Amino acid sequence: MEQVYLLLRHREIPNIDQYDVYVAHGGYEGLKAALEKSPDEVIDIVKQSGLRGRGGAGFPTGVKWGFVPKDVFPKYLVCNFAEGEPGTFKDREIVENNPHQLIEGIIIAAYAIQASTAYIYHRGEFTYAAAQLQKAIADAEAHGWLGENIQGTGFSLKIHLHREAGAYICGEETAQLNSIEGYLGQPRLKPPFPAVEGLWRKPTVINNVETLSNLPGILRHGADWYRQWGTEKNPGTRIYGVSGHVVRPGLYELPTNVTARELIFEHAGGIWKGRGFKAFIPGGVSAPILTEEHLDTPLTFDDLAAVGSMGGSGGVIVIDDHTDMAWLTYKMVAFYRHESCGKCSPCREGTYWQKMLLTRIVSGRGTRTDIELLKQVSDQMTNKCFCPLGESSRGVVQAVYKYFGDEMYVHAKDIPVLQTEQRS
Ligand code: L3W
Repeated sequence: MEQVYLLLRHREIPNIDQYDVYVAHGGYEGLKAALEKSPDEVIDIVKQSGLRGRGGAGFPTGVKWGFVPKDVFPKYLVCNFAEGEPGTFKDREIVENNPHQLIEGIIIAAYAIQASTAYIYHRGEFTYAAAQLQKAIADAEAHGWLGENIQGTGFSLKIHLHREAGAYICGEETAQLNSIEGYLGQPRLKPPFPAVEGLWRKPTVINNVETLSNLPGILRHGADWYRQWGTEKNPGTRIYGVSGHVVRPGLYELPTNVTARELIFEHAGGIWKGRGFKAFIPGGVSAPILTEEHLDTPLTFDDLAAVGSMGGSGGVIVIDDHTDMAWLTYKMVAFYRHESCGKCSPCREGTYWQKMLLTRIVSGRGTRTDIELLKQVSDQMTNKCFCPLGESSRGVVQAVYKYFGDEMYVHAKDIPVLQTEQRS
């Protein structure tokens, strides 16, 4: 499959980050088309397009918008730009190089749900992206696409840039809402879902950067146009990020149903240093690891779910045959341990134990009991964590045990089980 630049248009059109260049290439045409329709008609087009959320869960965007109650005001739109999933770096490229595409998408979404305030929840470290967005917002305001009574339609919208401080948990939608409200970034119980009760307990839609960036094209060209790529249930393109042990790491925009084999071996040039392939993580580090037998799996949300993993953020991490799986597991778990917000004990304590045991295992001090206990702790966390962070930490460990369990035992110090009770 060839790359298709629906979202990465800046690779073909120089300076599309500038307002005039963006407009010369069809910019704000999608919004214009949206404003000529009723909000419900816009929601219907997005439903028909089959667009699914690109932040991780793949939830149908138009369906999510449809949950917003019509008679409660104010309503809010939040653009999730807290990009922090290891192996994920797509939203940053979109925003830095084509900020108007996102701004246009935000205005379309806000119009569809009739939100008069939007927040871009922005990863704080992305300084250049923030400058690009500020400039794009100012240009859009100056040309009447933002502010009061947009293009004489009576619809008004203000976009606020909310720069955060780099906590991974604030990418989880309800923790993000708490953070915007000024509280500690910890998740809230769902339901109620944010679409019904979100910011300040008012209806709030949270969509990822890549999701929103698809809207200008869909509104400009129509749902059928968008459906020419991908599959019936997973239409369109995705920006797949390839990192790890490949010859050409980077971002590749491809129809959603490209296979892992094609992405890794054709687009990304195969395994580096002439080494062999061992495994891949298909959707950001939170997606359970897969192996050679899954290389011909299309990378859609549904195909990956069918093999026990997930599409997640589209960040594909490739692992070569020189990699020690216990070390890899340690690196992943250390991340979750560091980022656990501490709200619920299964995650707070579970990730502590996972990391502590893996530290012993990879440093050569682990026993067979430690290796078994790591599996037990992870199993005990299952379906008990408050949000996907803890569930991901146990999921990545369980997947390593499923496919590479024997390898963990290579690290075991061969000492009698009883002595392990005397842990320091
Ligand atoms: C109203 C209902 N709304 C569901 C909404 C819900 C949310 C969306 C999906 O996790 C995954 C996670 C990370 N009424 C609803 C409803 N909704 N039922 O639909 O909800 P959910 O709960 O399935 O997923 P989630 O909690 O949003 C997202 C994974 O993504 N992830 C993270 C990626 C990070 C990036 C990045 O850094 N750029 O994308 C990676 O894999 O682990 O599993 O809006 O409210 N009945």
